[in-house]
Amino acid sequence: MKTVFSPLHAGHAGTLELVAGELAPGFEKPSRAQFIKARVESEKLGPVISPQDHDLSAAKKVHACDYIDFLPTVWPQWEAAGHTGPAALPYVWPTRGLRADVRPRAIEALLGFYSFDGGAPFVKGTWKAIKSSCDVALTAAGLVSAGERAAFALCRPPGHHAGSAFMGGYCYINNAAVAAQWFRDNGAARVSILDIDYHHGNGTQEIFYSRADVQVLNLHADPMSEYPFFLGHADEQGDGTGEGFNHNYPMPAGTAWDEWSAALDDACARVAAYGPDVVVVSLGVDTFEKDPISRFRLKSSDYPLIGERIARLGPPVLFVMEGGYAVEEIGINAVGVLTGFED
Ligand code: SP5
Ligand code: ZN
Repeated sequence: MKTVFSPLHAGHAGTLELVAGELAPGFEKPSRAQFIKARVESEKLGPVISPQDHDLSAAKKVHACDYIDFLPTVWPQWEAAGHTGPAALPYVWPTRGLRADVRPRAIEALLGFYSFDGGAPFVKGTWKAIKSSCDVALTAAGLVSAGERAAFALCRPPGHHAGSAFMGGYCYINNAAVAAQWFRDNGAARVSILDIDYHHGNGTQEIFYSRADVQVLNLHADPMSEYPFFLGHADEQGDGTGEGFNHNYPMPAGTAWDEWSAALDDACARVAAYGPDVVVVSLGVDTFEKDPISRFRLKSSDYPLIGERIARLGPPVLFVMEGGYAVEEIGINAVGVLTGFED
């Protein structure tokens, strides 16, 4: 299968995040993508190609226009405001009791207005990386639409925590959601998104929650005790015409292959019953036993089995890279899913 990759991800570097009360180097770092690309090459998965440049209209079909137009202005506004910190980060959010309808002028306030946590820092190269990541997803979607059985969008930064008008959790543009919408606008009647990242894909759920034309299935750590906490619970099943088209599989800390794969089987049965024209897999490998921020126990030998099960579904598949922070093994695990799919 072909991989789409852009070197522009590397400009999104030197980020910081709050970890246990201290600002620490970001877990979501450039070496993640480099290790995956190296493994794609050493396993001879197939050609690695560059993305085509797309305008922002596809992104604006799932995100608010004002949100997308804000993203390229963040770093210039941060610098113009005279802030000298190494990364632009919010520190105030319009939560209950405040005016969420007010859009202040100050950049530090706008960052909070357009985010749900402090996990989406900006540095000088962040916008170009965000844009390239979205281009990677759209280019790989184009390959699948043109008849490829599968394609791998080696996206960085990831996307599944980004909602219609907010960033967070290392995510800015929801690459999988943009691709799913692009499939809908290019001949697919129904699309399934299967999100296997350790964390609940709250952005993807929010974007499609009231829709029946995009089914969303999420396997993740129980948000009662794991990020993103405030979405991803089992009773969230969709709204209005979307009712029954969102399904969450929250699982406890310590979950290993037996329990995890039972949830995958159930999700796959729901995909088969839905009968999509294409499946978008939000491919996070932070379910790995040695992941530094996660508490599932999947082993490297489990990942090819995931790919095998997804291949048995039948429809063409777009794999979109999401999380995974054990950088030494991230390539082995992510590419393991893809080789398992192909074998
Ligand atoms: C795409 C994706 O996987 N985003 C994940 C965002 C997670 N943000 C919260 C991280 C909390 C880190 N806690 C550190 C515990 C270290 N033992
Ligand atoms: Zn994750």
